Amino acid sequence: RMFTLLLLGILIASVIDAEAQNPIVQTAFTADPAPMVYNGTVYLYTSHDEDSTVNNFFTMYDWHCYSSDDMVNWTDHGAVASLRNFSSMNKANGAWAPQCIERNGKFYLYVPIHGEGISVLVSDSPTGPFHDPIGKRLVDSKHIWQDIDPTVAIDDNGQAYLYWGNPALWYVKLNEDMVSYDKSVGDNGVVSTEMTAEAFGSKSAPDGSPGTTYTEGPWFFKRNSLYYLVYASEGVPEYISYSTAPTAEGPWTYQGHIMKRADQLAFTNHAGIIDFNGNSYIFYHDQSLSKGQGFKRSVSVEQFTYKADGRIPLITPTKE
Ligand code: FUB
Repeated sequence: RMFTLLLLGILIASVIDAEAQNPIVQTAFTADPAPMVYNGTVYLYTSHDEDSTVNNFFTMYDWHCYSSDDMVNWTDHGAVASLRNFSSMNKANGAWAPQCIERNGKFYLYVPIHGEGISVLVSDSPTGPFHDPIGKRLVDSKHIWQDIDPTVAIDDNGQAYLYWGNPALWYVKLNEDMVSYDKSVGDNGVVSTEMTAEAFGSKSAPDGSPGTTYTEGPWFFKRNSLYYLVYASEGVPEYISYSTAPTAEGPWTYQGHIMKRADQLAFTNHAGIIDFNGNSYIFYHDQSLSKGQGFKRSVSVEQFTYKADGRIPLITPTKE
């Protein structure tokens, strides 16, 4: 009988542990989650909000990584890359939303440095050390300020795409080396996505001019035969919405909201979605740990189930 009670106790404790996981990281302020499944492990890359902000704005110097084999227990790998990895940009504090992907045994970490454009770091291990393989920014564009929030995926035919942007959306077709791209398409390689209401939903600007709901923070992936762009929408406070397409290059069709505004959310939100061990998860950030400070965010996660036709349900952020 003692043994049964003990077993019951362990069972209850593990259920509580599994549910009491938001925010995932309680020892630092983390944002812009970018999960990567590699070799049976989830590697969660995040940006990092400093405890002390400069000019009451995003103050971010490095990118952190956490890993888990069970989506309950997380190992903290600390800051795996920082602005110091870029010799020419070490004075900035704009280490914004990253994403990492593996190709041929190397790990490519795409990062925006706000006001400096989009760059890439490479490592032989998912947890670093990372180094700058090209010594300059990756994306050579005419709209540096808007070049934030890179998201990357490799299509079935081996073609890798890097999407990014606020409030427009661009992509480049990465070459197989993952650190250069095809300059023969678009504007010297940079392709503009057509921002129509059919593609990204419609919202009027304060001056009455038409606009789409797309704001920033795209998360690009393919699942079954459908391509997905999940993104922050509606301006601020941000919702999470998504669009789907039959190919990696569109045409996109707006599908609606995934996460609406909720009390514990920050004025920004930023999603990363994976399938892991037969379950689907959406990572996002909130301001629950800092008790309402939008420049000190925390990464949280919810499990969800796709509908039979591939649609993503409306997901409610949980506080615990
Ligand atoms: O973390 C800085 C910025 O806030 C990101 O680039 C946006 O996606 C928003 O989350």
